[in-house]
Amino acid sequence: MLAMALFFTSCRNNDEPVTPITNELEGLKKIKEFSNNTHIIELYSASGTTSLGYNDIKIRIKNKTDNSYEKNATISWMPVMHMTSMSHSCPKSTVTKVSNDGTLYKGYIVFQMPQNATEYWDLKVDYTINGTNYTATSVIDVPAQTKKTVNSFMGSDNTRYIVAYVEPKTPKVAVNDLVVGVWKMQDMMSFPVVDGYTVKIDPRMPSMGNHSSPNNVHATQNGAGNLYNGKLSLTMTGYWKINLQLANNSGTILKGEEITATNEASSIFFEIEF
Ligand SMILES: [Cu+2]
Repeated sequence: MLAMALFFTSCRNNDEPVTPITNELEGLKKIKEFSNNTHIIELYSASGTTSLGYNDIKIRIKNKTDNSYEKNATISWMPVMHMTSMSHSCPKSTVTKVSNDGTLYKGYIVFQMPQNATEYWDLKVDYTINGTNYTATSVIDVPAQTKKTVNSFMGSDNTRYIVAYVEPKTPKVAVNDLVVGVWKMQDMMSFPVVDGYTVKIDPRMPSMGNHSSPNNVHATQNGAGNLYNGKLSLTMTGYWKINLQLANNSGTILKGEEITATNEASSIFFEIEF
C-alpha cells in the first residue's frame, strides 16, 4: 500500500509541472496576418476565413523585435465597408482577452453586406501597449453566400436593423440551442445591440409542403448587450428556411410576416442546409 501510495504521489508530482495554457490556438485557423512597423497582427477563426454574417474572431499581436506576443494590449477595432457612394461599418463587439495570462484576444464582427468587384471591407485595429498607441489596417474578405444568414432591413419604426444567425454552427436533427443577434444602425459607423426585443422563429421545409417543427422557442435575451437565445427544432436533414419576425419590447412586429396557408415565407429569414 505504501509503495502504491508513493508511486501515485510521485506520478502526480511528475505530471504537475504547470502548463497554464496548453494550446491557445486549438480549433483555430489563421485567417491572415498583417503588420505595421512594430507588430504583426494575426487574425484567427474556427474556419480560417471571414464570411458574410456573424464572425467569431481571435487576434494575436506579435512584437517584431523579439517575436513575443503582447499580453497587455488594449485593443479596439473598426470594420469599414468602402462602397462607391459612401463608407459604413457594421455590428461588432468590444475586444477582450480570452484568458488573463494568454496571448489571444477575442470579439465578433457581423458583416451585413458582401464585397463585390469595386466595393470591399477593411479592418482597422487600434491598440495601446504601455501607453503607446499603434494601428494597423487590412482588407478583409467577405464573399457573397448562397445561404442567407444575415438580414439588414428597415423596421416599421423607421430604424434600420441587422439580425444575424450565430448558432447552431452544425445543426442536428434535434431541438438545437439557437443563438441570434439583433443590432440597430445608430449611424453609419455605430451599430449597438438592441435590448429586450424578441426574434420569433418559424422553421419550414419548403420542399416538403412547407412543414414546420414542434417545440421551437423564440429567441430572447438573458441580459442587456447580449446575443439572443432560443430553441430551433429540426425534425429531419435537408434545407430549412427559418422565417423570422422581429418584435419590439411591447410586442409590436417591426418586420416579418406570419406563415399561413396563403403566405409561405417571411420577408426576413435564415437558411440552413445540413
Ligand atoms: Cu455596404
